[in-house]
Amino acid sequence: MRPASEALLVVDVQNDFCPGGALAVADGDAIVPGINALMEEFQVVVLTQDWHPPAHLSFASSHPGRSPFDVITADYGPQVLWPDHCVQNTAGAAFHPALRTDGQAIIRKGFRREVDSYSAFFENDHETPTGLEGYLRTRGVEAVTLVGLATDYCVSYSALDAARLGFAVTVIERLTRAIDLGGSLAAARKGWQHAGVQVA
Ligand code: VGL
Ligand code: ZN
Repeated sequence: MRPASEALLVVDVQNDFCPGGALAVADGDAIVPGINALMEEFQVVVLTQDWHPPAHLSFASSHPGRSPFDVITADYGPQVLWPDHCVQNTAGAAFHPALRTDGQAIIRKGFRREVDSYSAFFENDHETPTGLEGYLRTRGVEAVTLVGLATDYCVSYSALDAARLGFAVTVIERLTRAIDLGGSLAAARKGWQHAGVQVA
């Protein structure tokens, strides 16, 4: 068993990011058994859920004339447009049915219509907190291990924010899967190296 100062963060293992889902990541469901097994090792387990209202700003369908994977300029900077996904209380937003969900906290993100949130710590404006930092600190967590979907978006943004906040950070890459849009996976790996994120 890992010490109570180490947390496992299970990022967005939801139906819409798995094969058959609205924003399916290739092989996204293949990581579920490995994540379930890893949860047994940690005393602190937090899951995240992408949790968008209908007509969210990150949906291409909210921008007439735009297509999924176009990039727009939001108030806070560039924003990729996605197919509608992880709409609150839909089957697509539910955790993969085989995922163990008996962690102690579930952080939902991306619930404000006008701001997307890749990171589990801050929304895409890089300043609005989700509350996860406080949760981890008040439980005495100093190190965070990340797994889940997608490697190059929500896992990577979460890892970089965790490192910036002073946590020791490890990404277990074999328990992640990537969207890999326009070199985003290579960019993510480069960012981790810079930030001192360990890759296991
Ligand atoms: C994600 C794109 C849009 C993710 C969430 O979980 O990586 N990617 N929303
Ligand atoms: Zn999303």
